[in-house]
Amino acid sequence: MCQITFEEYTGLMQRRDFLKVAAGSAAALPTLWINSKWATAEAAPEDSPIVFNQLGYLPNAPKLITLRTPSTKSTVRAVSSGVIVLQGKPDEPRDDAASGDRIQICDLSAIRKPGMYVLETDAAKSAPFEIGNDVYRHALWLTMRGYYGQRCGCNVDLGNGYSHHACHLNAEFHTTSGKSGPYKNHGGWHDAGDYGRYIVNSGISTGTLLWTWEMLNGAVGKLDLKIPESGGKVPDFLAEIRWNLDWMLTLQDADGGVWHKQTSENFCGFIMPQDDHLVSYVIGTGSAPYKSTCATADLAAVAAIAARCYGPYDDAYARNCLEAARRAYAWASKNPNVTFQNPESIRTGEYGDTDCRDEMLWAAAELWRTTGEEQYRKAFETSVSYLRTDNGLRVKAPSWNDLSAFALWTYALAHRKGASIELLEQIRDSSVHEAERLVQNSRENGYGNSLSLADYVWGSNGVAGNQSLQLIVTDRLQKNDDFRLAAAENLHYLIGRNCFDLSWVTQLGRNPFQHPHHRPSAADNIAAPWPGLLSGGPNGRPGDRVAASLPKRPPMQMYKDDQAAYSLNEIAINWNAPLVFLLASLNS
Ligand code: 9MR
Ligand code: 9MR
Ligand code: ZN
Repeated sequence: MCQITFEEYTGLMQRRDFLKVAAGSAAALPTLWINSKWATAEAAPEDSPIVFNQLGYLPNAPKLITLRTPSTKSTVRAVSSGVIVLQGKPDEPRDDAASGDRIQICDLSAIRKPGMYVLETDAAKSAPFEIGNDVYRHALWLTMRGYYGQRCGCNVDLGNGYSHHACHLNAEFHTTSGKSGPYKNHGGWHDAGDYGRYIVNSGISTGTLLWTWEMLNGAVGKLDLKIPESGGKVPDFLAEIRWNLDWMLTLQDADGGVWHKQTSENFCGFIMPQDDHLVSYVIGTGSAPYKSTCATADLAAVAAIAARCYGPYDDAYARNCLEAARRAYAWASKNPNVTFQNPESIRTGEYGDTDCRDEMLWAAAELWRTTGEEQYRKAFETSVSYLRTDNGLRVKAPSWNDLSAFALWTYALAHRKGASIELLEQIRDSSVHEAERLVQNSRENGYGNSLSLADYVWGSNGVAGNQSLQLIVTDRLQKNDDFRLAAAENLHYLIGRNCFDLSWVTQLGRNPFQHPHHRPSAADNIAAPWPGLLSGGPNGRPGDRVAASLPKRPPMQMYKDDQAAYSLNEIAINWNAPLVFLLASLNS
């Protein structure tokens, strides 16, 4: 029996609305819908009780599908011939703590032949799913191209009407920055659904993407992103990242310190970026030395990575990045405890991080990896002690306020002479221990994600992405197929194998979410949201009015596809980045 919850019902209604609007104007239809293998003129997608990755599966990969209504049998047919290719029994029903759902799992891994299939159970028939070698190729392109859509300070045109004019060119130093007057800078990515640009969040996002370039180059090296720089001497993937990096560099003061952010004093309304005429302020801490330690160390780390990545294409730029990284690191070493809090008059995102030891550690490690200089190695080896616990080192998936894992991994992945063998072993062993815990989580979860109950925070989908990154990096430290397979399970969760049968990436899959907290998507008069953007996802602690009005349920259920629900359904550059990394890994 298929019970439908209130949320599922409203979700359905919202999608029907969207189809109605879309039907009236061809331009409003996302290409994926027009070309979709599933779209039929009459049928709106419905929440199915049989959930799986809506993009499908690689031929040799595990294919675990979750049933949300009980069944005693499972039958898989090839769509084209109707021939039965697999017949079996789902696992015993079990209660899933994260969702509160009673679920069963069907293991369809035995099917390896590329093609389209459907699964039939006692009560339901699934939507078609694909097995193929290219099932994640478009997703990688779309999610990386999402950054072009987030660009500030230039004309943006993604096609299909998703465009805006140059925005936020009207910059000034805020009194809190220690300077005053106009400032001629532009660039960067809008952080999220708002138009702010924040160094701290840019740090992890840009760093993750540069790591993708270095570690998974085979998948991203030749991506044709169709951006203004396409065809130039710098590969598209690096050219897109440079748009943000260049802006980050403009927030570095002459003394090497980096201001925390550039935003208006208050959030603007739900308008297009070029219609936001609030002054874009360079904002500081409000008192000397005005720049913040976390922001400065983040820039040092990212610019040090950039020096490695851009060298082969633009030597002068790479050297400039390294110089900026050195100056930033020197400033942060002299000012190790300047934390940021929103000054009185400022109400935009805070990214207030009270502990900058991890950013400093990351900067030292990346600078050592780039230069091989003793001063940076020693700084790393001395400072790393704060991560020691009774059972080794603390290794936690990276987040905007904790970059310590990046620091540890870059020290290990540098493969440089002079590294402490003992430390390398500790990094490997502690990482493996933590990855094993994530694999265990993934096996226990009814929908296969690696999240613990406490991980359903603001941006939990980003946490899942970062745990995948963690699993993939750990596999590099000590090969283990289980790590990479658990990483892929998080993708399946994000693209449909969840209690909403929803793809949490705009315009991706059969049933993508429709109402991100994203100003351009709300203001552009196009029904479907801007493409390639990952929703923050379920959040056990309500952080907005919509979230607060939801009935209290297990944490995976604490989600609503509602534009006003910024603590559940905003998009953000730091959440897309590990998804790009994961997709690059799956396309390698
Ligand atoms: O749009 C803002 C979003 O980017 C932030 O994540 C969120 C929390 O800081 O705030 C959003 O802005 C809201 C503001 O905080 C309160 N008034 C309504 C704004 C838009 O919904
Ligand atoms: O991602 C941030 C999350 O970890 C915090 O809990 C939340 C509230 O402080 O802020 C999130 O970041 C938002 C930022 O402050 C403003 N731009 C939108 C970001 C995503 O919601
Ligand atoms: Zn802008």
